[in-house]
Parts: sequence; C-alpha cells; structure tokens
Amino acid sequence: MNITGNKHITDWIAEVAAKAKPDRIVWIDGSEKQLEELRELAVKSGSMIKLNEEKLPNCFLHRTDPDDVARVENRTYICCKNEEDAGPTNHWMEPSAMYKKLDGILEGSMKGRTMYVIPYSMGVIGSPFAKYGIELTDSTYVVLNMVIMTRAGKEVLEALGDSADFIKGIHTQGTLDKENKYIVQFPEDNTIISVNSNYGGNVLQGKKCFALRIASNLGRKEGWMAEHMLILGIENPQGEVRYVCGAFPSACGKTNLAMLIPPEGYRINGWKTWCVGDDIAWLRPGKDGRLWAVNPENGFFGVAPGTSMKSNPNALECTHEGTIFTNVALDTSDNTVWWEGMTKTPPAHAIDWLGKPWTPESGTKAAHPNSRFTAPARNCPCKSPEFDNPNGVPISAIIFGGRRAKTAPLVYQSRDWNHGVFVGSIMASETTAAANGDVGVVRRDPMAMLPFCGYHMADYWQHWIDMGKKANNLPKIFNVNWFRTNDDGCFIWPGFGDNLRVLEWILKRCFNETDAKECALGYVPYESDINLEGSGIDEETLSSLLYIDSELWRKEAADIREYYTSFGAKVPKELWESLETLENNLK
Ligand code: GTP
Ligand code: SPV
Ligand code: MN
Repeated sequence: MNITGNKHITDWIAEVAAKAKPDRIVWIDGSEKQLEELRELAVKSGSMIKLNEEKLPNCFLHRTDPDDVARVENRTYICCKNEEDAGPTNHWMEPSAMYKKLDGILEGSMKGRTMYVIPYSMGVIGSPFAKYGIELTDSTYVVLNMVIMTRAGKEVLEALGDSADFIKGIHTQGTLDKENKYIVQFPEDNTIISVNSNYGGNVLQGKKCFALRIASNLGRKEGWMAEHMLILGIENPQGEVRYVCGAFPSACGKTNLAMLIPPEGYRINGWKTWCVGDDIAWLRPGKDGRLWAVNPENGFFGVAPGTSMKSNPNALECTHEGTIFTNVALDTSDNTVWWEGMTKTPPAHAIDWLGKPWTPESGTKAAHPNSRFTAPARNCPCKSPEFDNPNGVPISAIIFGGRRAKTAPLVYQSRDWNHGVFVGSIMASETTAAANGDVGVVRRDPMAMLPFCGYHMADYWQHWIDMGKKANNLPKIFNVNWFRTNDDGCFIWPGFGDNLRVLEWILKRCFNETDAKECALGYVPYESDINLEGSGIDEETLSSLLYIDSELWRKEAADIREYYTSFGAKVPKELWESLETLENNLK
C-alpha cells in the first residue's frame, strides 16, 4: 500500500517494480512494530543471528558473502554525459549504456522477493541542510542498517510533500556475481543504482553514494561542501566548546578521533569531547563568515577490529544496544561478539566471520579486518548536544591526515586557506581493508575523497578555492599523522586519546593563543608547546615526530608535480603556486 500521494515517487516505483518484478512492495514507515517484524524475518531467513539479549539487547550479527566484504572501487562509476566531467580518478561510462547494462541486471531480479521502499533523510528532517532520498531494495539487511544510519520513515514523505526533489536509489543484491557488481552514481539524474553486492558503503546508499558522491555535485552547484570528515567538539576547562572537522581516509582514525576520551590529566582539568559526526560532514558558510557543519547521518558504521575498552570505550559503548554487527566473530560461550583487538585474551571457541569454528590456535583472523558495527548515534556517551542542531556547528579547524610511516610530521599548519587546499590535495595514505585491493600501499587520496568525489577532482579543488572566497572567517587548515613508525615498524605516537594533545595546539593556533615555527611545509609547533605530561613521550621523541626530512620531501614534491600533471589544465593555479613555494623552500 502506498503511503504517499506524491506521483513523482509512485510513478517511479511502479516503473522500477515493472522491471525488477518483486512479489510484493513494502513501505518502510519507521515504526518499531514494522522493524521488529523485519528483524524476525531476517533471523528466520538466516540473514541475521540474534545475539545475547541480556548482554547485547536488540543486537544482531550478519555475515556477508566472503567475496563481498568491502567497498569495490574498481566497480564504482560516475555516469555523467561527458567523461571529462567525471575526471581521471573516477570510472566512467556513458549514462545510456550504463542504464542499459543495469536494466539487464535489474530485469526480474526481485522475482520471489520483497521490494522495500525506504524514504530517508540525510540531515535533520526539515532543516536547511537536509536532503531526501528513497532507496528501493530487496535486502532486509539494507533496510535494518539504513534505519540506524539515517532518519527514515514516513516523516520524510511528509516533508517531501509533492516535491520531485529527492535522490532515487535502487539496490538489488542480485546473485552477488563479482563480474556484474556495479555501484553507479548518475549525478545529472540524482540517481544511484547498486547491484550484486550487499555490503556497507556499496549498498547503504545514504552514506558514500548519496552523502558524498551525489552531494559533492549538489554542493558544487549550490555553494556548499560534502566531505569525508568527522566533526568533534572540544570543551576546554573554561567551558568553551570549539569544533574541528577531520578528513582521514577510510580506516585511518575518524571514528576514533570523533569519540576520543581525553588523557587523565586533561580530564581532571575539565576537558571534555563531544561527537557530532564520525564520517561525513556537510559544510556551509554562515552569515557570520564561518563555515558551519552538520553530520547528515544518524548512526555509526564503524570499523570493529581494534575497538576496545582501552582504545575507544565510547565506540564500544555505542554497540551495546540496537546494533548490527557485520563479519565479526561469534563468541559461542555466551552468544556475544568478538574481534581482534577487542580483548587481550580471545575466546577459547568462536565461530569466525566465515561461519566456521575457530580457536586462538586456528592461525586465521576470527573477524574480517573490515568487519563493522552499525550503531545508533543515540548510544554514544559523548554525543554532542548539538548533534541535531539544524544549523550545525561552527568549525574552527579542518584537519587532514593519513597513514604515512615516514614523510608527514605529527602535525603542521598551512599558511592560509589556499595553501591548506594544497595540503589537502596532496594527501597520501597507505591503503586499508576498507576497500578491495592491496593493503598498505601508499596512494594519493586528496581530502580523503579519492573514492568519493562525484566529479573531476581538479574541479573539486577549484570548488575548495572558490569556497574560500565565500566566507571571511574560515577555519584554519592543518595536517596530522598519527602513524609515523620507528625502525622496528612500531607506531611512535601513542595516538587515540593522546591525540587531544595535538588538537589542543591546533585550537590554540586557531585563536592566536600560541606561537609556531615556520618550516618548509608551513608551521610546526615548538616542542614545549605540546603538553606531553603523562603521555610517555619525551621532547626528543616529539622532535623526531615533527622532523621534516627534506630529502624525502623533495621526492614527494616531484611526485606531486607528476600527480598534478595527470589532471591536465583544470588544476587551480593557486595549487601550482603552493607547489612552487614548497619546491623553493626545500632547495
Ligand atoms: P572509516 O569508517 O573506514 O571511514 O574509518 P575511520 O577513519 O573512521 O577509522 P577508525 O577510527 O575506525 O580507525 C581505523 C583503524 O585505525 C582502527 O583499527 C583503529 O584502531 C586505528 N586507529 C585509529 N586511531 C588511531 C591512532 O590514533 N593511532 C593508531 N596507531 N591507530 C589508530
Ligand atoms: C569507508 O570505507 O570510508 C567507510 C565504510 O566509512 S563504507 O560505508 O563501506 O564506505
Ligand atoms: Mn568512511
């Protein structure tokens, strides 16, 4: 039964249903009663396992196909009319050719299945930032994840009224055929189609497909920014809360930084942290000349391995109710979950992510390295009181960062906005398990947006430069690297909660409360300006973490020159100027 009279919606659904031929169509109204039925259905069908109700109330475990465990960047497409508009970093196909291919896959794909209609909002429904979408899917797993990750249900249809202004999304899990897996964005049609996958970022379309690939196009047109960024509020002992955004590539520490717990010495002095978002930020210039950010999501799709009471108790706490775990291990002793790094001692017996019996002697990983939890934001102990503020929060600093074993120092500050755009554009990081492909290979990942920018990357840099002219009280831009290693390959910086020591310096810089040393890259801290008390790090080690190896950076600069050249004439001149300055500084 339809729950809207909006013809744009009902005609489109009829069209998709005529193609995919589902046995029935079910509208997701967002009610607890309906969700309860769907959970039961998912458990009955074997798609989800109900976990210990006492220890993990309303929590479930899902295992994906072993070949469907991460985003598939080589099968992700931006289909706009001109190939040039997608740029050299995106896969492209002419839209009508792609529609034809997808129509072939969609034809009859939902026979014998139910097609669910999920109306959802990215951002607080009715707020100036909000954008609406409808995802049609034949997967209960997608429905149950989407209602955690977004604001979904009939309120969205009410907010939409008769409007045609929504993003159309179609998903079928199909046969999971690897050779016919496609994650496709049509930015000119505001349409997303993903087929033959049932994993996270491929199919929870509100996240990367909409809130980044489609939204980056909308932002460019409408004068705002869609970024792969966490949003964190930091409250100092005076009770002032200052906000930062941080762009780190997938599995490089956004969720952890967004929920960090201050080191003990800071806590005693009254420092607090407030999580506004852990993965995506939409930023707009405010009337006051500052950039304001909202998190368009309503839950966390976080990396499980490494999440422990020691590294990130807040994230762990988020997963204690109403959470769906994907590809973690099942601890059979009490029907709970486990993953590498959760506790020092693994369970004696478990079922691994492949569904096979596992013991610590098995010599394999119990949880997949990209196993995840989908947890509602309401569970977060440090959820910001501003989380649902329709106008967002004002941003003082933008922080870029990645995994670099040697090159990038612990922290440095850019000289100004345009130079900061340069710093973001040259980001590089070792690849992780969040996407299919090799792990640990250094690749350029500008602004952590390489897999998510929905148009030509150099046009995107130009958009950043242009945004700099739209606000007169812009955030200051920094770069951090928590991942420098010593000769034994161990991380030198303690990371996690101790990252607040660096954030404190960053925020002081934003408010002219501390000095800095000029260097070839911009500004670095004086060692004595970073509070190391209780960190176990001495000033000498800090010096080594801040050291800039000119030889390595000359190689880096040559590599950047080559990289920029690969984008052709569109690279903004401001970025070339910053590169020349860097080259001169290194002479
Ligand atoms: P996506 O959800 O894929 O976008 O990832 P993310 O950027 O949110 O990364 P997340 O915070 O989940 O961290 C990924 C991995 O990095 C986990 O295994 C963490 O334990 C590890 N990690 C996070 N922060 C730090 C840090 O400060 N130092 C070190 N050494 N490791 C960290
Ligand atoms: C990422 O890979 O950056 C994620 C997980 O946040 S996914 O939703 O799969 O994109
Ligand atoms: Mn991410």
